[in-house]
Amino acid sequence: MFSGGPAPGGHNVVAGLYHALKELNPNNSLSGYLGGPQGLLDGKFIEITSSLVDDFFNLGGFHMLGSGRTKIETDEDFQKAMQVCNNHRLNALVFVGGDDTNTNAALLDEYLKKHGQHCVIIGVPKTIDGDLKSSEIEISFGFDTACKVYSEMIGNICFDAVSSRKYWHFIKLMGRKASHVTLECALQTHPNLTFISEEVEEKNESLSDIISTVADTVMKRAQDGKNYGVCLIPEGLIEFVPEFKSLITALNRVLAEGRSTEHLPSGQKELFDTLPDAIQCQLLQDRDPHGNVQVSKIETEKLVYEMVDQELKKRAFKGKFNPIAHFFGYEGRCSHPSLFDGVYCYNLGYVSAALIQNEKSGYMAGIKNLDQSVEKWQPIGVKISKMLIDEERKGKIKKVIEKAVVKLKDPAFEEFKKSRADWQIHDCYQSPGPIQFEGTKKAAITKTLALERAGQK
Ligand code: FBP
Repeated sequence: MFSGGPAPGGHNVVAGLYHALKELNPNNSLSGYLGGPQGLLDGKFIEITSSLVDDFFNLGGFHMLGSGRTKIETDEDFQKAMQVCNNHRLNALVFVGGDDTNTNAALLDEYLKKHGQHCVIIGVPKTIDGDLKSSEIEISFGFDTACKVYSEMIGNICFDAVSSRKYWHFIKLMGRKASHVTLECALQTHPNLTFISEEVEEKNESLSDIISTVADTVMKRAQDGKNYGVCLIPEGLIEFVPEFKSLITALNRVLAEGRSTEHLPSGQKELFDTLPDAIQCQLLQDRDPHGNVQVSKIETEKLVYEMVDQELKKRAFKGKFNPIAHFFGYEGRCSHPSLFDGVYCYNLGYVSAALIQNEKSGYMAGIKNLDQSVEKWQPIGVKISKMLIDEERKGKIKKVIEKAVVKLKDPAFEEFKKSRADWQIHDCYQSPGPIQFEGTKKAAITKTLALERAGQK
């Protein structure tokens, strides 16, 4: 079962799992639940055949089965899931998903054990956001490809900026709460400005600090005759700006209680009222089934440039400021997998089969030594319940897998910090070009993973 947003390589997980199961026993059969966890609860599935696997091998997207964000949450959901496991006589169930999905996997495993039911539950780490990782899970699949797709487009924009010399580009990048995607794309393309949400939070920077940084940079570059630039914004930025963080927490509570924004605590109500109508509506949109604000729907890139424009007017800036907003999100999630993700995912399918064979219920499939050649990769299983922490969701404390956000001591952040002042003023743009899908050498990995692995040695 796929779950959550698509990520490049998902179909190869199915292929690896199918081939491994057939190698273990030709009588094994594999079914795919349709449309994510809802398909499981409704008992809707298809039989996965060798020709289906061939048709979808190395193909982006999750459309072999579809996906969804239904949460298996209530006692009734768990009961239904258990019934399906029994009725369909499942020996095992593999959840291909992110932190919330793998949390669901751990809870279902616990529920089945408590009710004396036997079905091996396995998780596979998926998300382009790169925030499902630990000391053992080096990276979730999809991050590599998505960063390469976005970096190709950002590189093109950087070269356009320096060629046409008249636009400031504000690019919001997917990644939800974590800024790994933005950080990796910055390392690959060297834009003039990059905000990292986790740093903003750590330094307690307000929205007006962010706006001042951009306005200062626009003015400094204008002095050198550069009325252009590129600024990367992680989609979760708004949630990390302290005043917005408290506003969103308060909004979540008020909405969960079915009350209007009139009931926001004072201070937060005033901040909410100062926001443009569009941003207010975006902040009020339905939370996803896991209680997260849908940050992909908040146009932070526009909010930032509109406020920068106002700030420049206040400062009586005489130069030109022509901003253009972009959002790179959905374009990166269904690309064909990079060589790295293609091979990684196929092997994750094999590791899942090995965990099933060894009855390792409640484990996540993983592979270590991903920076080395495939022969040196090491299959592992990680107990999911060990990754769970308490977190507030929809106003209640829940057990969830901790999101691995960017830490300011991370090697990738340290590397970025060394160069960013230079990138801000000088044009150091890099354009990595399109993804290479084939090669005789080891697949190129992201700079984030290479730096992290080098730091561990
Ligand atoms: P997953 O965590 O499910 O892999 O999804 C990642 C993501 O692409 C985020 O980067 C983004 O904020 C979100 O999905 C968008 O959600 P939706 O697909 O519901 O619009």
